[in-house]
Amino acid sequence: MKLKIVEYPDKRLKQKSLKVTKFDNELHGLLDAMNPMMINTNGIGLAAIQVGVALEILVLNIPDEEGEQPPENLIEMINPILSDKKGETTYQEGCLSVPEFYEDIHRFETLHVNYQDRDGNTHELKADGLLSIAIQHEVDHLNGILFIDKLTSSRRRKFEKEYKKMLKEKKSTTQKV
Ligand code: QAP
Ligand code: CO
Repeated sequence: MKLKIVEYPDKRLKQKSLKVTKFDNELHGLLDAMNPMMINTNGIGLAAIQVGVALEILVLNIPDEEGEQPPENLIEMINPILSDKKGETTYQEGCLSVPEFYEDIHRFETLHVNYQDRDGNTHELKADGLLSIAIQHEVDHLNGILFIDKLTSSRRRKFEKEYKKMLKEKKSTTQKV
């Protein structure tokens, strides 16, 4: 399966994802393609809508103390449901779908998540730290929400200006002669 990252301002990123009902080979193929895509693009989290699939699927691999992301640390979450969201934390977030832009975003500090794995088995997890932030960021994608949607209006305007400039520069440097 060949995947491509969907980048802002692509409208698909506003789409709400649907629950997964079939835990079949097609789902496994998608997950097997999303994992290397996330690692090879220096990501720590990726939602299916970021590769154009509007299903409640996300993958996470939070770097360890050495900054490594071994395959055994991979978490695949299908149909996640968040509860017990508590506390407050701020982190400079980025997103593979909003390349080269990072901003401080406020999130809950801890949460509880119920989810299914690739075979449909149910799991639950209490998360804090970067894992908790990443889960909230990725679950937002499933609801059509990007981290830039959480900026104040003045920050958002600054972002739109910078991003447009970046896109223009990118276009001019990739143009064929
Ligand atoms: C979401 O984000 C996240 O701009 C995952 O040029 C963010 O993996 C979870 C990335 C913050 C927790 C905290 C972004 C890679 C990766 C870029 C990512 C870029 C290359 C973002
Ligand atoms: Co993202």
